[in-house]
Amino acid sequence: MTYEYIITEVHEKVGLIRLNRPKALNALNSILMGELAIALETFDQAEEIGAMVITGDERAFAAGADIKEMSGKSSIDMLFRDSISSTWDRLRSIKKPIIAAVSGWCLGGGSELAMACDMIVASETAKFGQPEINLGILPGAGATQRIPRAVGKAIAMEMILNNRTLSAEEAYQFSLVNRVYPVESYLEKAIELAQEIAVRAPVAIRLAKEAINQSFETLLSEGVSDERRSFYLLFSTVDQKEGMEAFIEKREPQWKGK
Ligand code: DAK
Repeated sequence: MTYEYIITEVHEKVGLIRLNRPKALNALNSILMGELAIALETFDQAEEIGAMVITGDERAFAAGADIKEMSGKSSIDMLFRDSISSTWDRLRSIKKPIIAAVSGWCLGGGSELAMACDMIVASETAKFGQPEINLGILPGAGATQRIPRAVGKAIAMEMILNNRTLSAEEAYQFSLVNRVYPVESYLEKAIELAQEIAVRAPVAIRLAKEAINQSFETLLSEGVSDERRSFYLLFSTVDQKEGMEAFIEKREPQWKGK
């Protein structure tokens, strides 16, 4: 399939999606977001893909939702007619791991998109911020919830109320990102990390991602019970038998995804 504002590639079991609106610093308009959701869902369904990477370019991961597209909208437009909102909900239902490979500007909805991924690999030039307050709005795709959970209330308040931008190094210190690399290698490193994850036992990976994400949504006791159920469920898979037999026989496991 050909897209207008994204490019998709496959790198040995990893589906790579490049946001491709460079003149607008990859601002997330409704067409781009719709294409992103389709590409993620397609990779999520593809058996040969084990993980995904979303990236922008060196100058910008994404400078936020498209302000020009949003500026004239009413509350009712945003609530009932805004296709972007439903697209964001689709991103949350992707089962395979997604890594954001971030360089340059990562602002507003761009930062929210990166945080909605499962891990973030950043270049040394990455800049994370929530400048919505400058537009007379607040974040609309999860930053008020995800930033405090990731970096704590103090920094979250500064970022969201006073447009504090975090450098890549600060984002790493505050545990917002997993790894920081020079701009020349951050994408390659993100793909390598995704490839390491992509060859692991698929059913266990899927249930583990679900369990970790659930930890943000639920009581500890419920989360632990659900984790236990998923743990038991994995004992009905071919891969659990294979993984444990391979350990005992001192060989590499051959995963079947069953
Ligand atoms: N939207 C539209 N165009 C953008 C843009 C954006 N967010 N960011 C940059 N551009 C465009 C600029 O207008 C400019 O276009 P031309 O004038 O050349 O046509 C081009 O990209 C290059 O930008 P600059 O000339 O401004 O480049 P600079 O290097 O001088 O500045 C900058 C870079 C990143 C500091 C600056 O562009 C900037 O401040 N951009 C806006 C950042 C921002 O405010 N982002 C937050 C947007 S609000 C929701 C989901 C998500 C959201 C809301 C709801 N729901 C599910 C309900 C998200 C909201 C947001 O993200």
